[in-house]
Amino acid sequence: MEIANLEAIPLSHELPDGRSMGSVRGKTGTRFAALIRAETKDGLVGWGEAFAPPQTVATLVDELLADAIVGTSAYEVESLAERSYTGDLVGYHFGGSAFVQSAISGIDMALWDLKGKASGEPIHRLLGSSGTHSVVPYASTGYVTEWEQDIREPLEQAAEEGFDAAKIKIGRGVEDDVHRVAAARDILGDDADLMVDFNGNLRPKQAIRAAKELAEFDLTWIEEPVPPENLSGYKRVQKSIDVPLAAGEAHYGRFEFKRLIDERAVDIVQPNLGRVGGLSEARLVADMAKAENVAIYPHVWNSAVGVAAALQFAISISDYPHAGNVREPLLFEFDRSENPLRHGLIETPFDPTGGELEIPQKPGLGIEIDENAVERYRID
Ligand code: SMN
Ligand code: MG
Repeated sequence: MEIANLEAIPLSHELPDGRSMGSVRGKTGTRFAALIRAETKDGLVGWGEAFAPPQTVATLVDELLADAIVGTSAYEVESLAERSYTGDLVGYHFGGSAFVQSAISGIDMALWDLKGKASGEPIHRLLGSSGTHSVVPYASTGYVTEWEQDIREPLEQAAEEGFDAAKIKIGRGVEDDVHRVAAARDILGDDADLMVDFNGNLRPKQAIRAAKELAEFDLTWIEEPVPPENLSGYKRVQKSIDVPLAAGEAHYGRFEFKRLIDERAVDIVQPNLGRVGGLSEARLVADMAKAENVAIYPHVWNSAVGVAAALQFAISISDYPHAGNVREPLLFEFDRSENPLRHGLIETPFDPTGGELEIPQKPGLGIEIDENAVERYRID
């Protein structure tokens, strides 16, 4: 399983009519993906995705990482994150940077895809899952939009598509927060799992006040109420509210997650597989989280490759500490905004409608990449 070639492939798709969408902390008119393609000497191909600007990832892979990876075995994947910290991959002073960790995440995914394909097993089985789990897809929707979309529109679509869980973006002031959450609860009904996402836009006391104003809506979790770097803020909010606190999409690697977990700053960690360090590091984070009885729900805002990796990871997470019929739904984020890189790159697109999401059981990531489609969106 010697790696003969390692390539980063930057993809991009411009939203039509100059539209842009996102969160209170920023909107984008471009959907992008930084794919990683690893090929062994025997011609086996593995795919991964880095959650970072695609041309930056391509530069890092082309100029720094490929030389260190080509010629090694795909079975040596699990040391990549450690090698980035020790300086063996990109130099001691740079290993911990977010873009390096994202590039390594994509490479890690591709090498796990190769391991799965070589063994004939889906990655979740290699990670040790019972394979009995299912996931409950939640509509990640209600984005902040440049065209000031009425919040009811995407939520009515999610309800029509059969989602019984959704996450919406808030954080533009308590009055607007309440308006958006009330609409979501009204449309989805009282039994739906409803989550809100501030994208780190508040101070601790603003977050505490907002949580109290939203208490009547029975939220499943509050996501990133304060900036990711504000650990003391997370601890402050955590002490003052009852709703579970979630964070992780803007964190990377074992050391940042260890601080969140050890300080009991959150109830839920949300590693993004394209940033945390890939499947190897996500598994380590999951083990740390379980040791402190913290839940793990991956953040998923990626192309089909990142979705596939997050799905394999999510399925590998046990029900601990729950047993018997006490089970939390394994809530799996499914972005509902327009993104052909999420459904146009693979032979069989994921279909999260109807409240179910089929788990790919083919070897590796379990997806078939349409390389012609990849070429269509390629920007290098
Ligand atoms: C999010 C991610 C990416 C863009 C906008 C909003 C949000 C999420 O933080 O969790 O999906
Ligand atoms: Mg979020």
